[in-house]
Amino acid sequence: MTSATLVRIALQKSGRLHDKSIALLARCGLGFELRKDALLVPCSDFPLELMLVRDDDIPEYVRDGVCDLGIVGENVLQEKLLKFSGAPGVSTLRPLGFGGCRLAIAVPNDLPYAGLASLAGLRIATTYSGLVRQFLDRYQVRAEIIPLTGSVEIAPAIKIADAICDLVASGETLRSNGLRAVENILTSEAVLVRGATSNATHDATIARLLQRIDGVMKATQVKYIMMNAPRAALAQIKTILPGMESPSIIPLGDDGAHIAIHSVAREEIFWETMERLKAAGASSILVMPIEKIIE
Ligand code: PRT
Ligand code: ZN
Repeated sequence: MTSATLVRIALQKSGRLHDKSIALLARCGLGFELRKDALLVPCSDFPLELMLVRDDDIPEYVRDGVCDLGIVGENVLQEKLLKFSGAPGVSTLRPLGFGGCRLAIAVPNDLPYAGLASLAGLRIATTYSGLVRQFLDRYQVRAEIIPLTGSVEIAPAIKIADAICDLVASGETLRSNGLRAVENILTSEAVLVRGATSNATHDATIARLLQRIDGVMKATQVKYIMMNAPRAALAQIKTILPGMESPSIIPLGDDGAHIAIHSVAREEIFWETMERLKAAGASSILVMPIEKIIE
């Protein structure tokens, strides 16, 4: 069971999600020192401890109350949930915007593919037997699943399968193995999860952590924009930046004809947007990242 006072969060010890999980918590203002091979790492200034484990174990640890929270790929979570019996015991609190990938069925480039019926009778190698079985059943495709634990992409070349189902990010692994994705089973990213048995006395700490995570996530989606412009151009500038929130308008000089505009912008600001602002009369346009926000 988790400690009475500290909220425990399970993170991947090493691998694709590790660095970004750690960076997110650091941006939340948590102070901690990662030591090699340490399983539990306390935070110095927040009632939280990190537990560093293999990603595959995180859903169980969270379900069983070993940890209150966890950061894990949705792909791993969904596969494990299919294997848990009874109530899932794990709920998703937030998608975290990193670790993006998709779980896809891929076939050799020279295998003709004309839709799901083409999968019938094939041997499909995968680490995600549960999700693949669920997908095939949903579309009533009869195919054989070959469970593998690693290097799934080489299965067709060594003739132990006809197709694979694996995670795809850039697509490079598929390309270099002469495979092409034909069906998407799941779109995934890292998620923050909480266990149903997590101690209610931890609610306040978890709410504080969530507020900080939300602040960090919002800050990455918004920018602070400042520019100078003729007052007469303000209406047009607002149409160029519809995501600009009630801007602060600061008069420049005595005649009131020129203003400085400062605002949070909710949409991405492309070079093209900057060029349109300049064409509308704006100058000294600055776009800056925001580190954190509490609303
Ligand atoms: O040791 P541990 O068990 O903790 O780690 P692991 O080796 O099981 O997992 P790891 O670190 O490889 O991945 C952790 C999580 O990162 C996954 O569960 C996903 O949620 C997420 N993720 C995001 C990915 C990828 N992108 C990804 N591209 N996980 C794996 N891949 C692999 C994929 O399996 C394939 O081999 O990368 C290859 C494809 O990448 P591209 O870019 O060539 O398409
Ligand atoms: Zn793993």
